[in-house]
Amino acid sequence: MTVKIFDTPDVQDFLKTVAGFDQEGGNERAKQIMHRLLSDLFKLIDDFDVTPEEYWSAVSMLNALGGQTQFGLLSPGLGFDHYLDMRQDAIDAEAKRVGGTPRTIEGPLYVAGAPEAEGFARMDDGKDQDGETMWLTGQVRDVDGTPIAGAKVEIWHANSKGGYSFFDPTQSEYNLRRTIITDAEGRYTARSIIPSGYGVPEGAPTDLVLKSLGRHGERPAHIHYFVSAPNHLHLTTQINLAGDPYTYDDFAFATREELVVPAERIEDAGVIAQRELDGPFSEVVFDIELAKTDVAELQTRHARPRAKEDEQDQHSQLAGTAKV
Ligand code: MBD
Ligand code: FE
Repeated sequence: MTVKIFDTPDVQDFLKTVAGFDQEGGNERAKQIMHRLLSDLFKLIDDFDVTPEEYWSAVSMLNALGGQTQFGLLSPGLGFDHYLDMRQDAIDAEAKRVGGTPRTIEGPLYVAGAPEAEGFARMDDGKDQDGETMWLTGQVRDVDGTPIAGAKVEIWHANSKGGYSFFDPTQSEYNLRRTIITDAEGRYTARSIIPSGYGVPEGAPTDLVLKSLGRHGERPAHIHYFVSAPNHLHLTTQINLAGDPYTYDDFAFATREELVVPAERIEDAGVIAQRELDGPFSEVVFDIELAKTDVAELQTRHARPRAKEDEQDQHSQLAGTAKV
């Protein structure tokens, strides 16, 4: 087919009307962005000769994704989350905010309000029989190497089946989610269980989109962090455990070389006793460096609808309904 109508005055005028350019009300940025988005999509339809069948199956897929609150899951799969990180890295570099542990994506499974502890917390409820005991520890420092006491370290991760409490109703409230305040030496320590990797639910709309690209929806075993301290840049990051088949093949593109951490198996009876554990365990050490900033907005996590973040906010409530 050779029909190309995108560049005609009729279509160009139509796009301006659709985007509300001739209307007084509305939001100027919304109009500009919608105009560009629709223009790009209309052009795509022209260029690829998209058929009505293809168009309506795409609409149906969007309805299915939205109906199961899965855009927050597809988003990292299509690279948007990592792309935003790449942009933020470039913005930081331009502002000469350099150094520190690299950021990587938050993902859709954070839940606000986890229990807070000083220095040490046990994160698991002891009910996951398949979970290998994990001793997770590290020191928070500034870029000069000075330990930061009183830093806030929020940690969340999956259980031995790859499920996250709250989204997985079989787990207890805030299981595998804690906030730990670093001690006088800037250290945090958690007793937990080694997480398994996560897989996008089989047959879910996100899975269908990924399969249409010949891709899988697997993530390696990983542990999420928010780290913050006064006068330092808020850090959103994750560690990926070394040796997982998906460590370097993450569907969410979150892996960064500096964030791949080994889990060391410890069987020494003396160390087991000293940690008050009941058998061999795996130790994961992750030290964190925070860059400095005086800018208040950069010291806290950016706004985003998050489960339990704001009970008054409908978007936050919806974020908690994701079928993941
Ligand atoms: C996860 O656990 C996750 O971290 C991301 C980014 C997407 C899906 C599940
Ligand atoms: Fe995750």
